[in-house]
Amino acid sequence: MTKIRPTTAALLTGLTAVLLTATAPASAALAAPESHCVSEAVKMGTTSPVREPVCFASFAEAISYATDGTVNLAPTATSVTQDQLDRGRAAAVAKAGNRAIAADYLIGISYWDADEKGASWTFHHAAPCSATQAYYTDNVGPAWNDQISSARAYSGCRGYYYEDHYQRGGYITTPWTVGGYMNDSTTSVKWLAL
Ligand SMILES: [Ca+2]
Repeated sequence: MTKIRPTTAALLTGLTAVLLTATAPASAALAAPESHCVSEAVKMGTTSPVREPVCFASFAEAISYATDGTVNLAPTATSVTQDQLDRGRAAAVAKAGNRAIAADYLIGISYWDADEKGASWTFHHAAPCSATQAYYTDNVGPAWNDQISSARAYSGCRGYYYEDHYQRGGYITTPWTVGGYMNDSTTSVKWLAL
């Protein structure tokens, strides 16, 4: 199923333009530019529209943005661990003393290539996953449809990557390192508490 809703298509037009260049042959002397985009996750049970992603040239910049500056990775990093997120948050909490910190949690990251490589799309939210807090996207949009090859989830979440929109059809769950039977097949996603 590759049906795309027009509203989502319109929202992601900018992202499409960026990602088209990311599919250029890798044989060129210069590496093809990759896009590392960030979106606020949409809470399940709400119908708020997917917001326009904010995109960066590097994965490290995307993660810093998504975590409100609490997690700063090496410029060449392509992935992040829960431990790195926890340490970044703990340092920010310690630095803030008695003041509360306003740093979002990572919900999940989708990757264009296997082994957490290639273009990335990171989702964050003010609250981690719990019995009353889950997230979803009914359609990943034209740029990412049937492209995701690996994914990881964080903050008490497990990602479910479905072949059809509205979380239907076959699916694979995180941690998802190698494409396998769902390689380049995802159209919708949900994140539930572990
Ligand atoms: Ca892929």
